[in-house]
Amino acid sequence: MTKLILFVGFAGTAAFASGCSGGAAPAASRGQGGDGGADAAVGNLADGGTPSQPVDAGGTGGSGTAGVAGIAGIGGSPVDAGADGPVTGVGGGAGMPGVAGAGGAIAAAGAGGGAVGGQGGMAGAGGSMVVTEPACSDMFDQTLQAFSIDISADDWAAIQSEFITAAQLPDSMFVQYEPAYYPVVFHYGSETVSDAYIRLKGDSSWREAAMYDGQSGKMQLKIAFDHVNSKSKFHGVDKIGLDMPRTDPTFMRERIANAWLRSIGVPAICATNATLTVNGSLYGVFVAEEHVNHQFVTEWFPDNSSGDLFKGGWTPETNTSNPNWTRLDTFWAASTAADLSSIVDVPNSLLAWAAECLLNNGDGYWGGDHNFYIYDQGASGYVFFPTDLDSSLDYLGQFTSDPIYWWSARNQWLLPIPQHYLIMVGDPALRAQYTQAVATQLSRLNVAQVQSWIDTASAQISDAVVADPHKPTSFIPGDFERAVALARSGVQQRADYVSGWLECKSTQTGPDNDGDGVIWCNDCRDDNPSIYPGAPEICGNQIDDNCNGVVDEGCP
Ligand SMILES: [Ca+2]
Ligand SMILES: [Ca+2]
Ligand SMILES: [Ca+2]
Repeated sequence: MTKLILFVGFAGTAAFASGCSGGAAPAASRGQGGDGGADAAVGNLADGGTPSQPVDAGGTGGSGTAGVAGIAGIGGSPVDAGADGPVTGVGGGAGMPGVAGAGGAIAAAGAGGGAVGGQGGMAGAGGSMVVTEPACSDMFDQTLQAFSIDISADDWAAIQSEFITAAQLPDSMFVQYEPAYYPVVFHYGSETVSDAYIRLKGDSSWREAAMYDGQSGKMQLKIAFDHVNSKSKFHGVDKIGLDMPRTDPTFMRERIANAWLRSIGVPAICATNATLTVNGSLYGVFVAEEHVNHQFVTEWFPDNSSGDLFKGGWTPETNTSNPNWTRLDTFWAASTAADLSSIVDVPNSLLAWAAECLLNNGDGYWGGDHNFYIYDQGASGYVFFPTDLDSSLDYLGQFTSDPIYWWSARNQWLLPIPQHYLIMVGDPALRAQYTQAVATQLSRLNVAQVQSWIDTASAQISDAVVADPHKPTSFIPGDFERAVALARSGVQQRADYVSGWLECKSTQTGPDNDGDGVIWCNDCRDDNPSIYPGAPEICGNQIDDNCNGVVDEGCP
């Protein structure tokens, strides 16, 4: 159930796209290269501008990558990219700030564009992210991997018993529970590891499988190559997670979501599908996952790999014996925008949340509250990044969660909205910056490419899914195909919805469906005229009347 989150370095440049091409804004940085890039809205314009050359924008900025082309500006008639905007054009909306890497200073104005030129962006404050995604072990190559283990009959009986009995522990004991390790012989192709171990893994997904499917429920496992010798690795890997909650009928959410995050520079694990064979019999289909450890941190933060990594914001995963608790206290004490900026890498964290928004994640810091990591980069602060994305893509089956008020589309949502996210929700400047981050990540979402990944994975695993003896007991023929089709179409639906939302945000025009004077993209509930930003908070009704993310605040 835990999942991750993430971020990037950043120094944006905003450009105004006008009548024609979106202005291209350069950005400089080291680490995560900056995507400068104007991003205006709508209009019937043709091309966005072309990416500019990286510039050295001061600071310690190095060679940022070229800016992302701006989206077409508003108004005007179609013209060739790069040409001046038509005189009759309405002028472009303000572009969204681009993203640059660490150390970027004020970026230069966007070049090109129409009548209105580019505008300088925000100063960089990012971390030292890598420019390109790190390589993955070949054990995570994007095929259906085949892992097999030999385990003694006694140990196999023991782990299956543990699967049921531990799942029945009270909550307070389950969260503290340390699964047992069992020795196995691991086979991969013609190779053998004779001193591997397995243990159970999972949180709510473990308990759900045991509760609903009993002994036929699918155990999720860790395969450890480093249990005997902490330095041992196999194909560069210390541990492999085998993840497959019964709530993912596509069998691939983690694989696809992580692949996209990695491709856009959000720290994320290597993942692919794999079958597990136990003592010669197919056990099931999983997503095989990289273990988040110091190696992962080193790959994603190569210039700053000694910081504290906390899972869920509390559990130290690096420097486990001596993390900086004082700084963590400061992180959790943050309640204002100024607090946030002083301890959090806001630009990169907003980019991580925005990426989750596009992935339709139902269980991260965006879209939930607990599946995330924070990594302390030092001066530039903690950066969020997501984990455990198996509640993304087709999860919940609807794609119209408001990018800011994500809980708007969920009935009776009562869990607290995460603290640092709430600071953004309540601060106009941060909301605008986050909106810009959403636009940036949308510009990085190649729908056809992600759909092609889904098609590829589906073809690779469909036979194995049919043969899988540990599918949920409720699974019926066609569930897999329907879920995959929904995930596939959902990538487009989500992009379309967010695109429309950004257009509404940019133009500040759109329907006000409940007639409360607040257009849909500004309203957390556009189906209820008594709920809107700025509405009186009515005490005791268990409703967030004023759209600040808090129910009945300030009430006796
Ligand atoms: Ca409204
Ligand atoms: Ca409220
Ligand atoms: Ca209320």
